[in-house]
Amino acid sequence: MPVTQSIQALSDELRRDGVVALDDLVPESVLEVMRRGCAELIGRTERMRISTEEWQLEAEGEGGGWAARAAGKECIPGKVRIIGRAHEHSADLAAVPDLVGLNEKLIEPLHGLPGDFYDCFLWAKPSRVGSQKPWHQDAIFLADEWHEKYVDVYTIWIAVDDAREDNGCLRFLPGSHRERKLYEPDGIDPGDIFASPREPSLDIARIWPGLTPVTLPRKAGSALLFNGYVAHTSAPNTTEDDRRAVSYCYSLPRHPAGPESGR
Ligand SMILES: O=C(O)CCC(=O)C(=O)O
Repeated sequence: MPVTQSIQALSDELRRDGVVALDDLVPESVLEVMRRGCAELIGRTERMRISTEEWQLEAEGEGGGWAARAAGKECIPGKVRIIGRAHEHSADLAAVPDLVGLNEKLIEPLHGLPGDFYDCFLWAKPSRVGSQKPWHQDAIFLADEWHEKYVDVYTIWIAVDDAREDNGCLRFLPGSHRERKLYEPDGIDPGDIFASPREPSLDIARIWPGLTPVTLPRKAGSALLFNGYVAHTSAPNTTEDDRRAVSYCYSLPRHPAGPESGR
């Protein structure tokens, strides 16, 4: 795992911005495993028409896949928007954390304690119809009981294809995590990460005036690590190229000694 910055430098950056870029996190051999896992899962949706709780497809029309899922309407077979708990469906994707040492080499050194694996998502963002992911904070989706045991969540989002501005790479609002305050977009159902009838967006200019968004393109195999409080989004994919990515999320246990500052 050729992360060139020291853990101290990463930790400082994470504390300041809420997100850090990790170049070439995944070697070509592991990227191959990820490509195979993604292709296999996406291939399983070729005959699927209706999204389920964990397998969400894109759809034509207003609101795209989110609206179609909520209304039980037909989606576009093979055009996956997101698959939750992807590690339970793909041995290839499940193998990646150990192959790369995500917890031992990143989460634990950054947090000071090992993380508890939380979930793995395949964000497929398919060519032409891949929809946007509006501004949000991931921690909004965590249950109250979760907050009793954990202080934050770190997501390691790994690009499986080159993620560029035109095919919907991620965009962040550095610094939006600092007050550790969560904002619920109007109309969202925090209990259902996949089924909101329309997908609302945070009004970042109003909530965090003075902060400047940054766009973070990533080459395949490179990654972003971010906390659960930093606001982020991604644009639609209107190109002919798929933009697949897989994220691994870890819950960060509270330290036994004293209050947490969060990063
Ligand atoms: O990959 C995307 O387009 C969105 C990812 C995201 O919002 C997340 O990992 O929380």
